[in-house]
Amino acid sequence: MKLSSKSSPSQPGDAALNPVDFVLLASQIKQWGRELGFQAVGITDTVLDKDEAHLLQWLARNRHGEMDYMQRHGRKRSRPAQLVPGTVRVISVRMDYWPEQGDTAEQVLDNPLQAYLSRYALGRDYHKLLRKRLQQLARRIEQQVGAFGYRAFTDSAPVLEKALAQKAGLGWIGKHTNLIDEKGGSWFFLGELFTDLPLPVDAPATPHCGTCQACIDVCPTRAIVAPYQLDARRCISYLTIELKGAIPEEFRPLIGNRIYGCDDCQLVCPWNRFAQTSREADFMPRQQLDTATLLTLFQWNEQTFLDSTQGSAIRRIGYHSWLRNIAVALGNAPGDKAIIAALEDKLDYPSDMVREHVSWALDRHRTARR
Ligand code: B12
Ligand code: SF4
Ligand code: SF4
Repeated sequence: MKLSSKSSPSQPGDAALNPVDFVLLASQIKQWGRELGFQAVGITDTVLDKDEAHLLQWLARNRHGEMDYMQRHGRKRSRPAQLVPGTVRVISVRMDYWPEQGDTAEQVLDNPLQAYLSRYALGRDYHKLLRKRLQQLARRIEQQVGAFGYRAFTDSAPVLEKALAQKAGLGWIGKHTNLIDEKGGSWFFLGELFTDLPLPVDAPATPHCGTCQACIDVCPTRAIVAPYQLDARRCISYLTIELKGAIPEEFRPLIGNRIYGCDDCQLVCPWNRFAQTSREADFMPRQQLDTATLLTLFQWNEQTFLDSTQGSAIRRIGYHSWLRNIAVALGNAPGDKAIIAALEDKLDYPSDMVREHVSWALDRHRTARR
């Protein structure tokens, strides 16, 4: 991957004609970023030594589980100039996603008949939207300085996004390992432009978790094994989204009604009192996923699943993992007749994994009745 250097016709602001005022340009980039819908924009260099050491230790302990892509790229993940030669600065951006909701996250979590999906996944997939806006930001910069080298990323390449954002001043990595902004909480996505422009850098954000450890205490599966250290293999987000095979039995009862990702550690974080609701239409709930019951979603056939999740991140887990996750949640729900009948209906389903999770759920109800 190389920095793309787009040639455009010379214009009054062209770097070749006028020396660029990088201090002015940095403040213009922040202004344009805000106009494009980013809540924060910061700039950093490419040195991530400490984070690299933590990443290597995390990988050495196998905390990434089956996420092979986390170790596939050598040190490129922590060395932006190795990933994209020529990179000297990273422009880091944040976009809030907390959507308006019919039922609140807490209401859904408290009702074992309802399906809890991570709030980030209720609307359209964020990847396209963020990349498009980053491209627009790059074009605005290009109009000002002429052709320059850049690449846009959002969760799309080996990039240590949170570490870069922390260095760019967008917030600190909390004990739950998500990035938090003092005024905006943590319900946001990150994206970045790698660039060859020698822009002035921002001051890194400082940590403000203090003595709090609410996220560690609330985590249903004890996945935050120490402050700032997540064992992904225990995290419900990993178990319901990234893991392809069977969910280890020890975690199934702890998953409750969470069928796609988990937000508990962020819901409890005091800094999210300051979070704002997103104004992006793309992030608003689709298919009534904010109020849906487990039974309704379990009864979607494969075609309904594919149609209903078009353009959503959920589609990527595939129909079998979808059924697997809901079967676990139905095993954790009170066993009324309708639930037992729906589970029994899938006992012959042509997937070993689905059948095994359905049997587990039925066994739970049988044991509960004894
Ligand atoms: C792999 C991954 C996951 C994995 C692992 C998570 C993780 N903590 O690594 C799983 C599947 C579990 C996951 C879950 C989620 N993810 Co995710 N994920 C990623 C991904 C692709 C890579 C993250 C990474 O680099 N991990 C490597 C490890 C080593 O990093 P780390 O745990 O954060 O550790 C850092 C620090 O904690 C510190 N550290 C580590 N050990 C130690 C030890 C000590 C003593 C100290 C002081 C510090 C320290 O240094 C490390 C490096 O900076 C990024 C996208 C990207 N390319 O960056 C999205 C990303 C992090 N995910 C994101 C989201 C939204 C989520 C979920 C909220 C989704 C959900 N609701 O289900 C959950 C949150 C779970 C959680 N508590 O973290 C957002 C986070 C936005 C934000 N505000 O921070 C990102 C940035 C995607 C994006 N572009 O927006 N994710
Ligand atoms: S997302 Fe859920 S399971 Fe993962 S660390 Fe946070 S509270 Fe624990
Ligand atoms: S809940 Fe407390 S410890 Fe956890 S990230 Fe938020 S402030 Fe930090």
